[in-house]
Amino acid sequence: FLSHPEELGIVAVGFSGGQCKPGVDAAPSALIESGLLTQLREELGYKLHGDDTVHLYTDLVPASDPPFRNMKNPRAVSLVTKRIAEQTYAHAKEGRLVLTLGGDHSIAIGTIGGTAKAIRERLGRDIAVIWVDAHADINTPETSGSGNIHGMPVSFLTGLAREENEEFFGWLKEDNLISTKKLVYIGLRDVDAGEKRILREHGIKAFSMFDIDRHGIGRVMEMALGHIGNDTPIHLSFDVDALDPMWAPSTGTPVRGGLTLREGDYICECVHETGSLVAVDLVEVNPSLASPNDLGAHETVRAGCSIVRCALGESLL
Ligand code: B3U
Ligand code: MN
Ligand code: MN
Repeated sequence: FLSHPEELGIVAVGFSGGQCKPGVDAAPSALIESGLLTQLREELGYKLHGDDTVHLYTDLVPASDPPFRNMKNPRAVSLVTKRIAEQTYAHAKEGRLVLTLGGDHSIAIGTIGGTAKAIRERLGRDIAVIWVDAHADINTPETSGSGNIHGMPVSFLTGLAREENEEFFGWLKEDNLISTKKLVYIGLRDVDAGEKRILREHGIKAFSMFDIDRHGIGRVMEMALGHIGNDTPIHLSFDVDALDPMWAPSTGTPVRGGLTLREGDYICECVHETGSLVAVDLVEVNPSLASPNDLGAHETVRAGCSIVRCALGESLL
């Protein structure tokens, strides 16, 4: 599905407005400083495209941004994700594999919105999304208890939440959306009651930690990829909180009982092996959420780098 499989479009997003804890905005710099892009270039042989800046989008964040339909920072998140969609769209339209380093998970409204549109225009195909996360992030503004938009991206991307007003995600058009049938979750263990109802009503495929314990990660990946079907372009959106806090403690909402780092890497290796990957997001690394003197932030950044390298083919012999 890529005209230039050896070319990577990099989008570094230092944005944290989809939730309330500062610090996720520092993740792209931390990942890059720990050597991620150099490894992708020198060890995996990718040619990197991008503007070599970590975007903070401060020019887009309005001075006053009161809640709308219960959403916090709605104008900022809408404007920033619209800009991100333009960035991922431009790379995907060129036939490059797109790598986005977040940022909180609200940014997936932009990353997936942009790739979905580009792949439709370039190949006439719908993308599938593999959402690896402790959370389902499928609240609508009305079901959300927190009002944090990082808990809502999937509802906007699937059209379950809609808003006409351009200022509040009305810029998302049919072209940017994905089907609930082409969405698969892996790693869920903290899903709100309203979200469970949405998953059930729409028959959305989800593999929770319970399923991983029951079947093992090998079988779960067979079933997940089987659901998507061969020969479908895949966007992988990886929330680092899918990993157990033992491997990734520095994240806004850690939930115990998660994936081992090896299971996380394996998910990415399987997705890479399909040859159908068109975009990857790594989100919710928050280097500031660690106690002083502990290695939590360093370990989380290292885990994030490993996840990205595995998705991009590091494990191939
Ligand atoms: N479901 C809750 C909690 C949450 C979602 N995503 C994260 N936390 N990281 C909510 O706020 O919607
Ligand atoms: Mn998430
Ligand atoms: Mn999460």
